[in-house]
Amino acid sequence: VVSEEAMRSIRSFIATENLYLSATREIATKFENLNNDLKYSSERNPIHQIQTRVKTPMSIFKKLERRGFELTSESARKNLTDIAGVRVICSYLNDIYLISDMLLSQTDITLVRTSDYIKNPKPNGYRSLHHIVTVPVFLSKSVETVHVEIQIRTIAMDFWATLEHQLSYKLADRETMSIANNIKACAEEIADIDMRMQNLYNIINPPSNP
Ligand code: 0O2
Repeated sequence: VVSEEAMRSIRSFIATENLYLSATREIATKFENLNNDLKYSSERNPIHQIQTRVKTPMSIFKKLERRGFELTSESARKNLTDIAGVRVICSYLNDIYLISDMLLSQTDITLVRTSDYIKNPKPNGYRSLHHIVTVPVFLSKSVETVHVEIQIRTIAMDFWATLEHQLSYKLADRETMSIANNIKACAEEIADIDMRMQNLYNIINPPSNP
C-alpha cells in the first residue's frame, strides 16, 4: 500500500518533470519557427539540428546533493537552472549569434545569464554559447516561469564536445596531461576549420547590396 504522502510526492515529481518537458518544447518550437521563417524569407537554413533533454531524477538528486541543497522537487525548481536543456546545432559560426539574438529578442523570453564559451573557450578547449533563460509555460490552472539552459554551437563544436565527453570520462590519471593537451589541440584545429568554412560561405554568398 502506497501512503498518501508518497503518492503526493510521486504526483509532484511527475508534474515537475512534465513542466520541464513542456518548457523544452516551447523553446524548441521557437527555434524551429525561426529556422523555417529564415528558410522562406532569406533562403537560409541556419539550424542543422535541435536536441532537447530533461535531466534524469538521479542526475538532479546528485547535483542537489553535491551543492548541499534540500533533496525535494521544490528545491530543484528553486536551485537548478539546467533541468530543462535545449541544444541547437548550427551550420556556421555566424548562425549561432543570428539565431541567439532572434530568440533573446522575443518578448516572452527573459535572459538570466549568458556564458560565451566561443569568445572565451574553457581551458580544455570547449566552445559553445550558453544561455539560461526563463519561458512561461501555460498550464490548465496557472502560468509557470521555467528555467531552460540553451546551448548553441556549430556542427564542428558539437563533434568535438561529444567525443571529448566520451574520452574524458575514461581518461586514466597517468595519461591525463598529454591526452588533455591533444584534445585541446583538436578543439583549436576545429575552431580554425569553423572560421575557414564561414569565410568560404561568405565568399559564395556575398551580402546583397541594399
Ligand atoms: P549534461 O548531461 O549535458 O547536462 P554546471 O552546469 O553546474 O556544471 P555551469 O557553469 O552552470 O555548471 O554550466 P556550464 O559549464 O556553463 O555548462 C554545463 C553544460 O555544458 C554541461 O552539462 C555540458 O552539457 C556542457 N559542457 C560544459 N563544459 C563542457 C566540457 O568541457 N565538455 C563537454 N563535452 N561539455 C561541456 P552537464 O550537466 O555536465 O551534462
